[in-house]
Amino acid sequence: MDTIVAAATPPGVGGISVVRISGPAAEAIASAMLGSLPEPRRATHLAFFGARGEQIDSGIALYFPAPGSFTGEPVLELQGHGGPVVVGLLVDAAVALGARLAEPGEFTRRAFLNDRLDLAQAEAVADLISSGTEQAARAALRTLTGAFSTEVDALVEQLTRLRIYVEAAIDFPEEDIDFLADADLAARIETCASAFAALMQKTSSGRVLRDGYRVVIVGKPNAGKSSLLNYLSGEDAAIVTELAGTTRDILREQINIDGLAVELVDTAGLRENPDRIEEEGIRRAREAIRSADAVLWIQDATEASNVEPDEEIPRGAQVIVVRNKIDLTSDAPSEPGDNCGVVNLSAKTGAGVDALHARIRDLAGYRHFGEGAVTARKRHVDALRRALKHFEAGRKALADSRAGELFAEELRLAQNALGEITGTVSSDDLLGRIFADFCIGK
Ligand SMILES: Nc1nc2c(ncn2[C@@H]2O[C@H](COP(=O)(O)OP(=O)(O)OP(=O)(O)O)[C@@H](O)[C@H]2O)c(=O)[nH]1
Ligand SMILES: [Mg+2]
Repeated sequence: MDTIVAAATPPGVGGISVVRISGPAAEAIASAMLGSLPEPRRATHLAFFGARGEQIDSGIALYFPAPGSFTGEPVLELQGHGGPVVVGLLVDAAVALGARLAEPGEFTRRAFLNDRLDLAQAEAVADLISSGTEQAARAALRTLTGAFSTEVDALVEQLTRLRIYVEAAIDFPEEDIDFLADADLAARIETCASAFAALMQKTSSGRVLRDGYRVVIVGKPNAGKSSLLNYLSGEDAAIVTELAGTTRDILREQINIDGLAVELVDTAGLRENPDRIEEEGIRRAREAIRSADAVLWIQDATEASNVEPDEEIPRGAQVIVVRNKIDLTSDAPSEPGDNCGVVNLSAKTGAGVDALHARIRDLAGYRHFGEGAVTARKRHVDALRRALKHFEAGRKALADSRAGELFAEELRLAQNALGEITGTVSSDDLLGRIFADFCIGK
């Protein structure tokens, strides 16, 4: 392992800048740059020297011997005067003494590789830094301190116990009792299934808390999609006319529904035989649908027949059917808490919009955003889905054909998928992708 160096504070002028050095040469570099090795973990005021012995700055030096540092390696932190030239000279000195410039996220990557953090925690470091709301920051901190990983590990543990139980039943077929038809086994499977459901709920909400919730507005031309975007965002963002085919491009607006960050996406109306420009708009609309967390399927309540949401909407995306323009009909506006699949509203008067807000909040898992919320990433949701698929497949094999071996194997695959979340199972490729998004110096 080589030794890395980077400024830990942002570029520019400030009160203090921190330069961090991590790796086996940190001790030697500390001795060379400071004249002596400072007492471990004790802030010491010292002169900072360059590679040729010239003084560069003076400030606070902190030395952390391995393994009790952020990276798990020997780490030297130099807190000098906050100017880009000073920082540059300190970094150059460390490089001249054998360190190399760190890549983005490399300190955190080393912390992961040295078991100081698991992968979900390492990701939370970046999520905490980039969190856009107070709620997201609090949730990221919970993930960073292990609240999310603990739950993932608990599910892995349950699956392990279940698998051991099933394997024991397979290995001792001469026992009189048929373990695989046992009520105790059924209860254990049920417990795992509800643990899966709870974790899925938590992870999905955590993903929304981190990334926001993307709501794509779709429907036939003239149904009032752009009018609804304008009403919900409180701005005159989209052009609205009585002509069908007004919107041709994708339009995005960020709104906030009681602290839930929502990205609203307005699209071109879907119809047959559009002109060339509209055709491209419709292609973009379909693309937007594929990345939606929820699709608002807008219908015109004044029309006798309306198109139902079709198979273009991917499975997994939630659909809210909205009947718009009820100010022109005798329909009553929907109320929050109305328990039907369709929201009646008017993008003109705003009647029924509260009910739409409530539906969006529900679908986004808003009620899980409070105490105990954690942040999660799409990668985690995907891994959890795969794990659940294996669990369900195994469960089916057991129910359909008493295939205990198959069940055990699917449980093992489910555990592997869950292991990807915390990084017990990981590849260089995955780590490369995750840490590339970090800033340099973290
Ligand atoms: N009375 C009434 N008129 C509405 C309402 N919503 C939209 N309209 C009108 O319906 C027409 C079409 O509205 P748009 O918002 O442009 O519809 P759109 O779905 O974006 O249409 P395209 O962009 O062409 O696909 C405009 O004349 C709007 O003023 C509503 O709730 N009530
Ligand atoms: Mg429009």
